[in-house]
Amino acid sequence: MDKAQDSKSWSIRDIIPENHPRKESLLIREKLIEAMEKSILVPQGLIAHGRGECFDYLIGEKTQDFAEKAIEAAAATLLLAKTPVISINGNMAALVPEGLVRLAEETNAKLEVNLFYRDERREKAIAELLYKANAKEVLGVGEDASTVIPELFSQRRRVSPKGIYIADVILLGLEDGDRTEALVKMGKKVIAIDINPLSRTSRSATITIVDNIIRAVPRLVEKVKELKSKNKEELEQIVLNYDNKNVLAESLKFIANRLTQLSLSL
Ligand code: PTJ
Repeated sequence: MDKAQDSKSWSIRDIIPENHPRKESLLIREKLIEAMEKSILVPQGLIAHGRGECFDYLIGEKTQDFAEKAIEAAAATLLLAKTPVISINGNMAALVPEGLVRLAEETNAKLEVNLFYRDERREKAIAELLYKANAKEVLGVGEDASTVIPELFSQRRRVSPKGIYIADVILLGLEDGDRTEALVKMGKKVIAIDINPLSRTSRSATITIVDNIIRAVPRLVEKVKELKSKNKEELEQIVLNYDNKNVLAESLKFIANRLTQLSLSL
């Protein structure tokens, strides 16, 4: 049998050389494939990731200033929130489970599974992964997702009455825009991590972190720890000074300038 066809006869370490220039990125792909084999990720999540990789090239594979501004506003918003919730889908769980659990601990946020391609096996697999990463409680699994977000027709409408339904601030990532729009209509503040500044999620969120979730989540945890020493008024001032439209515009200008510079360097 061809080596590449027999997944048991070779290890990925033999395929990806230590000094491969894109080693980290290739290993992340392997992590996603493993997550798919464990029912955490759907195959469609691999396509979504590929789109994200492309945008990461465009922003230079670094957390840029526009993302730092959004991360600061997101950290302040989470610290000011009364009932914050971190909404988790397959891609988020596959890429940053420990970081999300740590963020929930630091901000007293609840963790809730919310899937576009919802099925109970996936809900349970994601919850199990989060419990392994030390989560105390995971909402949105099975019967717990018993409340409905109005005007939303995908499976994402099913939420926990103890979580997203009553949340004042929701952090989410890597998703299509329907739910973000519906949550904002319900009067909730939505913090979205989406590397594509043109997506509907990015454009309708209250705060959009245009960055790779792999970098954004640990940076957000650091920022929350740093801002904990600030008082309520100081945190409110950070939120007041933040302008999401400006930040999205900055990210697009950054991409345009970078492409111009790259075209001149050929
Ligand atoms: O787990 P489920 O069932 O909820 O399904 C999850 C997917 C991702 C399949 C579903 O939400 C989906 O189809 O999402 P979209 O519409 O492809 O949107 C994903 C968004 O995330 C796109 O704007 C991508 O550019 C962006 N994205 C992809 N990878 C990353 C990312 N943003 C931040 N970090 C990434 N690593």
